[in-house]
Amino acid sequence: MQNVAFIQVPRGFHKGLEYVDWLINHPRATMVRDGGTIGYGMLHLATYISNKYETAIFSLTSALIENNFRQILNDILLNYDVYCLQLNWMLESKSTLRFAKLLKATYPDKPVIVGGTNASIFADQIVHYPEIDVVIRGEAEIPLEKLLLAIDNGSSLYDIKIPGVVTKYHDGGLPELIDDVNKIPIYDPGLLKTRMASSIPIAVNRVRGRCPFNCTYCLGCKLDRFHGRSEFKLMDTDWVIDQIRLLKEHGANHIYFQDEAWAASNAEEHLLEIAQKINKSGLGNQFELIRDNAAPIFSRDLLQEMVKANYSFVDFGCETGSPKLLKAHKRPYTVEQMLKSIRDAYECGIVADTWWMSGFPMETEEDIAVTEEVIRKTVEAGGKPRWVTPTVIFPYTDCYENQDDFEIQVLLSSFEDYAVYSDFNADEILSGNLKTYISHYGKNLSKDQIENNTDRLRNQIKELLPLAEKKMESIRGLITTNYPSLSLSNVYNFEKVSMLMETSFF
Ligand code: B12
Ligand code: SF4
Repeated sequence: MQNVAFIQVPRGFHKGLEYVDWLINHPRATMVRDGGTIGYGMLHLATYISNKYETAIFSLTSALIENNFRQILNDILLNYDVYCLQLNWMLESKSTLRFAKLLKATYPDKPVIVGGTNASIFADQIVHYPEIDVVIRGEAEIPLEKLLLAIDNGSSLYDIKIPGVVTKYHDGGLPELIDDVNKIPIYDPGLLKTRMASSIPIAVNRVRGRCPFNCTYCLGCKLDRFHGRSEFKLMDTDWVIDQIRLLKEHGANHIYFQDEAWAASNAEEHLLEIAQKINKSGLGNQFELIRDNAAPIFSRDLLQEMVKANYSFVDFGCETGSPKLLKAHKRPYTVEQMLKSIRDAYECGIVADTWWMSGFPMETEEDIAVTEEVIRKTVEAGGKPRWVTPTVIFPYTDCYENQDDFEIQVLLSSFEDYAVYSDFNADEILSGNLKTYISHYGKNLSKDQIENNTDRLRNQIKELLPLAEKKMESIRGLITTNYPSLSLSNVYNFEKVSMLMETSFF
């Protein structure tokens, strides 16, 4: 019977602890971008395993912030027999490998397992690093359970053949899945051995599987290929409420829904029911902030119900204002729907944060000009623009697999190529070292142009911030009445948005 440690390694760890410290404490840092985050995938996985094994979750980012990194490291090294490292985002690639090396150098015989989305995409490459013993591809509950049992029974890695488990000797392909998603346990923050107020998990996941839409640049609709689940399955609303309750018991003050539940065919009624249950149970008033996200297609009825339940923000992934690009990349809404949803949110008193992208395959100057105009219209409708992210094209996506059709050439292909994002930090933007992080170029879309397009949209947002602020001021009464506990800096964080427009790239 083994003790199992689940570990999140801070970005930049491969450059040394002092560097990580600098990264986290940098005035422009955000926990998510520059520190790292524990994915709720790993939180669910650890909880699933915890009924059979002594299990703990460690955020090494929290350990650094709390100044007890050495102590936590000793705890991990001395008290755990199996190390499960999160490699969910490509930003974690180099740091996770570096930490794996440290573990292997200390205890060569203890198994080092990695998993998560990025690990799943590149499982066959990652498994050949000497510091990694096993990669789990896709949803990991059943594969990990079977793997631990096999190790318990004395099987050698050479003999292990389990679906989803990739070793140096055998590729188990796609994982076996827990068919009924309601049997996946809600995650238990009590398993976290590193705690600080800001690290209390706040994200709630309501869905598993391949998104039913087909956006050409997205991995969410290709999950069946490298993750396992082709059917898109929502958890019951009671499951969601239980998760929220447990988070509250552990001191969470915010709730973020960060998934594609809105994309389900019955999303309207499901999300309405969640909001109603949050409202009825009185849970809504116990949180300072509840935030949901969607493509900009929420109905007014749903938004009204969300207000009653004390939701204060909706993140709208608008991405582009160009009807041509929306269509070419199969986004499931029109500019008119986008503007209507934002206006509805504003009138209901929910803050609509809008998120944008640049560098879409086939993007032209004209698309950027149209998008600038649409961003202005969203602000006039009451939206609050937040971010412009340059598109990164990943393997498995339509854009990647049909580069000629999309008139692009993708410059990255291997795990190592994408690991370049591990080195990225805010200061590189100021030094102008950005081109390394652009994943593709097109017939009429050079790397310079992608950079210019990003800057143009960001400048447009910066120019519009005073107007956005004014719009927010005019619903200040509505917002403070609806959300008495919400600190206004959460609503009017314009200074930070403005700074991010100058200094953030990815
Ligand atoms: C929710 C989400 C977020 C949330 C995460 C909140 C949280 N606390 O988890 C937020 C908004 C913070 C986020 C941020 C980012 N995200 Co994101 N995110 C997602 C999203 C939509 C869902 C992931 C999810 O939670 N699924 C449900 C859970 C239960 O499943 P899961 O995470 O896959 O976990 C299972 C397995 O992967 C595995 N597993 C997971 N962890 C581990 C660990 C071990 C040890 C093992 C063995 C197995 C294992 O087992 C889990 C249970 O079955 C995905 C798209 C998608 N549909 O997958 C993108 C996605 C993962 N994100 C992506 C990106 C690019 C980002 C950002 C870089 C965006 C940006 N420009 O800033 C940042 C990076 C954050 C960081 N810290 O580095 C990409 C990843 C691409 C890549 N190759 O790295 C994706 C695929 C979206 C896309 N572009 O197509 N994201
Ligand atoms: S709707 Fe979102 S998650 Fe679904 S395919 Fe499009 S970008 Fe991906």
